[in-house]
Amino acid sequence: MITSQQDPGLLGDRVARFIPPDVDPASLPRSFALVEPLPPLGPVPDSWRVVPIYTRETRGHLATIRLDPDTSLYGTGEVAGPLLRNGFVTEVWATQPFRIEADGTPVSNYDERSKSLYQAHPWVLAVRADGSAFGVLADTTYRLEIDLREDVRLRSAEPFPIIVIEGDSPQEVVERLSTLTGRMELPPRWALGYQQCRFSYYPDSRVRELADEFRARQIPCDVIWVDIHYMDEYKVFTFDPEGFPDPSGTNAYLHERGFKTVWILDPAVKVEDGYGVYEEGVKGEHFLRDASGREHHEWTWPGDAAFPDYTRPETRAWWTRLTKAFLEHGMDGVWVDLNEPSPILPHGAELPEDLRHAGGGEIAPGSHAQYHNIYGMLMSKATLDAMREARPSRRPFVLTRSTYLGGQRYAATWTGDNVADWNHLHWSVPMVLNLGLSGQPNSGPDIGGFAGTPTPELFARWIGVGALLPFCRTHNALKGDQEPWSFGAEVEEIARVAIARRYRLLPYLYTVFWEAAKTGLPVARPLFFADPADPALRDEDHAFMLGGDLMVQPALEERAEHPFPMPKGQWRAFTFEGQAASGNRALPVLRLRPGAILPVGSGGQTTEEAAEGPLTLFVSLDENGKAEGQLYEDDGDGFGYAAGDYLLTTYQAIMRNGEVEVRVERRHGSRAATPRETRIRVL
Ligand code: NBV
Repeated sequence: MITSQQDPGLLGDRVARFIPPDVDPASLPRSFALVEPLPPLGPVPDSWRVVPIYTRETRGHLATIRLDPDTSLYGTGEVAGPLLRNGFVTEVWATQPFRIEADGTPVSNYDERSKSLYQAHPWVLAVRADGSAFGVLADTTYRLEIDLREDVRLRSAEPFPIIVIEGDSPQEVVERLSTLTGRMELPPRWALGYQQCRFSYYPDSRVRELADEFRARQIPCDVIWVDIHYMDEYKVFTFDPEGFPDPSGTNAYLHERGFKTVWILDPAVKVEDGYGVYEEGVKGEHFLRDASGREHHEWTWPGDAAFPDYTRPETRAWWTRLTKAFLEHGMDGVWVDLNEPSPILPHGAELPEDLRHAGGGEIAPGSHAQYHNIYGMLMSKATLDAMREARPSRRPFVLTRSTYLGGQRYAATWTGDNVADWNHLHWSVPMVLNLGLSGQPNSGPDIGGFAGTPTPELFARWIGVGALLPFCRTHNALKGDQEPWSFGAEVEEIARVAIARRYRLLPYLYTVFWEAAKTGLPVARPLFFADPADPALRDEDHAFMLGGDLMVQPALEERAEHPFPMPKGQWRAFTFEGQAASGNRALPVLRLRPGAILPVGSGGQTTEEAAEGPLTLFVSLDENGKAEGQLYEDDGDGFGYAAGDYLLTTYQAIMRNGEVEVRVERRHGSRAATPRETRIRVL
């Protein structure tokens, strides 16, 4: 057995890198996870606890990280199944999962046996019995097996460095991970609102009707999404002349009613003479080629198609230019899909691993085996660049299906093609939590399930919890309606209240997003963050924390009552006044951390409205009769905040002679406080 050589070691405060002993560090490919290459600062101290053991196997390289008893494992990115990952074997390989239905129909969806999903995160977070933690980052883009059945075993055909991050708590490790792999940029405030999507609203008149219906029914909504049917025969960067003849007009109509719009783009470009995008792509040598130099084609939505080689700087610039022109129609955000990348036929197909990526600039030429896992991340980056260039004074918003560790630098994400069943409702929570523990704070499921049609009860529960997850979008596939009002009056009222809760919580939620952008901490956090040394919280994945102060206890089981474990102290439950539906099982129980002050707004039909109006501070005193909370406010868009145009208010409450006194303890930032009524509610 050989222990690892240090390369030559320490990369920063409690961060060390190891490489296999027989490998020349200079021969290793550059990192795509790290924001920038990290020069080693010195040798790893002798006291360093976690040292990977590298061995050679016939299949390649194995690294073993021994675990102390009672170590809990998390992370591994986008995985279905429980939050706690001990015992699982997964594969870091961006995959569009398929399943064959009983009648032989292949459908794109997944379950807990799926070894890999759309995203690639070579990252494991380990929490020791005492609540201290460490993280293991396998710094490779090649296919990697993560075997958590006994210890942590990582296998890959190619040699890979390992970065180990130590911390006194899991929070510290996740924060440190974000200093290495980057943080989400603060999204525009509208991206925190409720979003409605379907594959697809068609034609454009249907999109306008949908927007009107939200306003008529007084269901808060910020964003309407436009899926692939707007394209002319699914050709990217085109518009269907019959269904979507006037995309600028459609966007303008929605904007006038207070909505933002996000439109989809796919990477595959249809092979067709006379189709400008394809012809330009051929001329610019933008498409992937096989080993013999021939342009490679696969069957996708528009038919036979070629795939942009985003490792080429010229190709990224070309994609950015096309996307910029597309944005001239007034879209507020871009959704990039199928970028694992996924051909459609035969089902489950992938691009051959021996395709050649040309690279350029900082990216060396290489095979698809090397670059498959970062295809979606490079596409997200090129798309984000377009948004930045098109409107430099507005915050960009990109949603991607595939990405890689560090992908939060470029895009938010969702959990792909889930299914309208009870298991997927449950997995919505641990999937978002493990993504958060893997560096991505902004994710969410397709509320109600993408495939299949939920029962009214299932939809109600899903929107109840989905309204409290970071990215909040209902989406469904071709069949069945899935609007908040599609399941009858009773469910419509639950959906209205669930979404209204999110809009009332907006001042807090926006503060949590700001904190996530600044520190790398997740928006939705596992309950064990409340007390990492408490073994009873380690596998809880029904209840979770929104930020550091709010506990969410959703009812995710169809019938059974879930026994919720509770962290120490008195976590007081509360409801919002005037909400008749409170107490319904579909609306998660909300509890405030003892010692917290929660800023709650007055709600509204849009996030812009919800950021104004009277503020209520919900106060939950701790055992010493004290509480503290923060509120972050800014323009909601643009970058003024970076130059000081924001206001961060810290509130403190103290119990004195039987009375609770609440005051502004300090303020930061140059923005003037919004003149508005502030009420206090002591729980
Ligand atoms: O663009 C259509 C769909 C989209 O609605 C879904 O969210 C993606 O995950 N897309 C996949 C392409 C094919 C779906 C069967």
